[in-house]
Amino acid sequence: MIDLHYWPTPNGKKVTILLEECGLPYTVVPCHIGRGDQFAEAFLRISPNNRMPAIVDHEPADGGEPVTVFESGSIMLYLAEKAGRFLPQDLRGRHEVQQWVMWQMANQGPKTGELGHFNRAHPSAGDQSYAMRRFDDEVNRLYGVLNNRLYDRPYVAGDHYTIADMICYPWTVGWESQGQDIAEFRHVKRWFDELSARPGVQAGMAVGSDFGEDLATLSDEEQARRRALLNNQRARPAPA
Ligand SMILES: N[C@@H](CCC(=O)N[C@@H](CS)C(=O)NCC(=O)O)C(=O)O
Repeated sequence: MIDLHYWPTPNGKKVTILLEECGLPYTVVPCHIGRGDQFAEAFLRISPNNRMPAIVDHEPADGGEPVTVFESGSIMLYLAEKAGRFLPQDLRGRHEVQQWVMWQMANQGPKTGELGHFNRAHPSAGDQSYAMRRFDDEVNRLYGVLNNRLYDRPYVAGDHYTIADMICYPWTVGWESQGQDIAEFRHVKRWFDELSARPGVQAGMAVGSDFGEDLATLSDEEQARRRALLNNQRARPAPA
């Protein structure tokens, strides 16, 4: 059995999509990032970067002690290898998938995430226009990269649906709130529509849809405390 430390964000949903597509049994362990579960000592032993998602595989292929994995790209590679699906075994096919997994982790995820961060900035944070323009341009450029990739092949890594598609998909679902017009990227749209119709994608995207919390019900103090928790993180001291 696999424990998935999870909150329903695009990075978390990459993993639920893959688990659903593979039919691997898993248990969701909620990691409520707004409340600060990612700083718990027990969680840091699994995910030292205090970020979710993270997994614990209690039945690893080598039959040994449980294996912990953090960083969604690394989790995708681990699970695809475990299931023997969605990651080609031949040198060229595997390399093709891996480089797009890295592209997503180094570009699409972080830049789109920063755009969302500055978009949501509290008015007290002041003028965000430079940051907004910077990340809006980057996100637009990255939609273009994906579009140019998909114009002459059905899937990100070529002829087959792989973890390279699953890792990009949840970050394109919010195209509208990201200020992008998916109709301008018609090859992305064709791919997006096809993936959106897959039962595994739908099941993965739905995990945790009941976790929501109405922030408006929180006091102003609690809202300010949570903003500081997420936005003003500094280095943690090493153990003595
Ligand atoms: N590169 C990491 C990023 C993970 C990440 O940023 N997770 C966010 C939620 S999407 C998180 O745990 N945030 C908690 C925090 O900022 O304290 C991955 O892909 O796993």
